[in-house]
Amino acid sequence: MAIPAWFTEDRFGMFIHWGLYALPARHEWVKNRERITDEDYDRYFRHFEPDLFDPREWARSAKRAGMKYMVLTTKHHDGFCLWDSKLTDYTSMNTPIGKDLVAEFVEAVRAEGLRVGFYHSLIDWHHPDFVIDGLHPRRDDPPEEIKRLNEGRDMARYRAYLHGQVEELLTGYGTIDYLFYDFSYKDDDHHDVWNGKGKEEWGSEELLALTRRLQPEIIVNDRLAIPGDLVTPEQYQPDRAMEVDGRPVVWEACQTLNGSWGYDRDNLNVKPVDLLVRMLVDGVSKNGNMLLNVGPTGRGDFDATALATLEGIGAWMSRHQRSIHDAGPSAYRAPVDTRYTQRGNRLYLHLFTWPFGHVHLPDLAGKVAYAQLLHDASEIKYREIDPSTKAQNTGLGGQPPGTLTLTLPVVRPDV
Ligand code: JFZ
Repeated sequence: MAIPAWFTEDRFGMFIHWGLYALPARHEWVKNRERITDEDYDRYFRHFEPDLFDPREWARSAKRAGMKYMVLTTKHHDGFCLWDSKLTDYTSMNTPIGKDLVAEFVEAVRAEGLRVGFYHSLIDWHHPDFVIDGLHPRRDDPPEEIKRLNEGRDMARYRAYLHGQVEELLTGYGTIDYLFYDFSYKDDDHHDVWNGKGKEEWGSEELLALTRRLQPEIIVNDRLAIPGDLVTPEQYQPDRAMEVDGRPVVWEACQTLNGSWGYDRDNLNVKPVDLLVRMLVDGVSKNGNMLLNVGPTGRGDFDATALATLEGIGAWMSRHQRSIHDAGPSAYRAPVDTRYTQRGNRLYLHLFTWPFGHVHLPDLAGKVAYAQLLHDASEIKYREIDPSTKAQNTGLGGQPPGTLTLTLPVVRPDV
């Protein structure tokens, strides 16, 4: 299916996981992981007052990092809503901050010229009709106990709530470019209460139709347990351009800075800037996007580590974004430890390790009009072995005919 071109041109977006879990500051699944009761979790609702919330600043940080779209959690699995929903009291309006945070986010992101996306959780650990299963915070209870807890719960009513909230989000906030639903988890090896939830529970066909009716240009992900517009590998890089049933598909890898999506104060396993850049390049070389996550703090700003990381990526992007934006894979075969991205007739060679003065590029002899380093436009000299040369006469360390050999500075330029 053809999707709006902006998505595969933009290549790089910011994911934002933000909600009550920013206060415990130890992963967005904290309610589940620590079996926190509604009553205990309520303390975060009562103390949610992000006084430093400034979505223009978020959007400027994203822009400086070279990101072109932003996706905010309107509601995560804990059920807390960041907008003025008329269908529940469990919203930011009723916390000390008392604001429609989605409204301010959308306006700020648009004002900075970025595309707007929503993440919306299908799972809801707070709604009284959401049938409790193995992923619920009470997942350790025996099945009989879960059955008892589920008495009176009615997924049909939850479905109406889910669809009603999506309708609010897709009618009250102007054009929404992207919707990331999350997630389905049917396990056919288990039954009854442990069997998870999928397209019947969510009413996925109707929900997708509603989504497209309200926002005809919107891009929808693949986690409704029915096909969407793209696939969303999570925290892993595919080894090649992704396919479904043998056909190429649009894909986007969502990635964390430190393994947690929500703000995780004591987690210092932060990916270095050069790794994140390589992940982005790797994705584009395989025709994919990267959605890189930031978990803002309970005060509503980005922590120092996130900011420094974004600045670092931005420093690289300021000189290399031409190889990312509007770029995609190349049909040429890249040598070991390198990636190609291509934009029109410009071929970009990304060197993940710096070679010993030379790099040999198969099949490029006769194809290149000019070569330069991207960061400073300085010329790169090269030699070519005519493809018609007899293999044993090629010289240049035994490279095969058709090889183009670049002569690089011996020491990697510091960029
Ligand atoms: C989900 C959420 O549970 C998580 O908190 C975060 O929001 C992330 C972006 O999405 O996590 C998932 C969802 C699906 C899979 C793995 C983690 N999956 O299909 O493998």
